[in-house]
Amino acid sequence: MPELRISDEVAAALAAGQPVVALESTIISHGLPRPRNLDAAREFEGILRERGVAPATIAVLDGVPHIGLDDVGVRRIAEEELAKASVRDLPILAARGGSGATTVAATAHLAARAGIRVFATGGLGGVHRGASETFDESADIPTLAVTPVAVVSAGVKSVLDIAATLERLETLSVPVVGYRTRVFPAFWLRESGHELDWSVEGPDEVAAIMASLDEAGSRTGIVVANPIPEDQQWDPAEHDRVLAEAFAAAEAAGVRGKAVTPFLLGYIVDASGGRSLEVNLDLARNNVRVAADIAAAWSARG
Ligand code: PSU
Ligand code: MN
Repeated sequence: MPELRISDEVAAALAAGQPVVALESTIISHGLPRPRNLDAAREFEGILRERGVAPATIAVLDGVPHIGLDDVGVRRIAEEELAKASVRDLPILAARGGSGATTVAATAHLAARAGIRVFATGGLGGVHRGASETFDESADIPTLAVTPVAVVSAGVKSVLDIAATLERLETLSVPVVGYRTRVFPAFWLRESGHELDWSVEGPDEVAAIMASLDEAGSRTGIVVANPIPEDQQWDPAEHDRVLAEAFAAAEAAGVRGKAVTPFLLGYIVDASGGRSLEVNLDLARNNVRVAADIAAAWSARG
């Protein structure tokens, strides 16, 4: 079995030094409801192609990591019940010919192996609330310390412990830059209240930081934190109310451990009357556009 299957479109772009952006499949399989997820997967790819950027949606299909999917592959990640695959699941899926939707960690890892340096997602995984007891921290965070990919996200969801997530990125020496902001975003909201040390004004600056990391022989990624525009964000008062309700409902239902996040997210989509989903789609589109610009700037450096 081939180690990686790179689509013709992505392989041609990589060979010619043309821009490529990686896209994850967990957001499609597990982060967005059907049937909107299929439209979203196609739309994200379309935003890239319109800008002359090759889309590399990444997933493991029948044991083979695919870098760039055809229409059948895109349908599979949207419609099949795929396992959520992080980096540690990749060898197991390969060995047994299984399929999985890749998380930020697994997508970044596979993108880097294929030579892709820019990746767009919605939100990163991070440190969960209560992690001092549970040790629940996404593999997204340590993976970015050893994976040379610039990841454009709208920060992390406010159901996580944002302060602790930023501390872990600091400990692991992963550069975090705000995209035209000095405040780390909170996914549905433009601002989390956490100040950042650095902001960048445009894609060329991100490409320059990527080049500096390479020159230094570093293998770390970069977190590019791209807040949703103010007029597209979820109303902060409504956000705070629904989140408080969601945490109370989880407590009342006795939900614990791994089940907490899916419970909260499901509750939030329902209790917001779909508003949180619209914001989720808007912020993801914004991230894809910014990633396209960064990939173009990176490819222009030759
Ligand atoms: N955050 C979101 N939507 C998502 C995810 C995170 O707002 O769909 C997904 C991403 O694929 C991320 C993963 O990499 O969840 C993190 O999961 P875990 O905490 O289990 O590592
Ligand atoms: Mn976890």
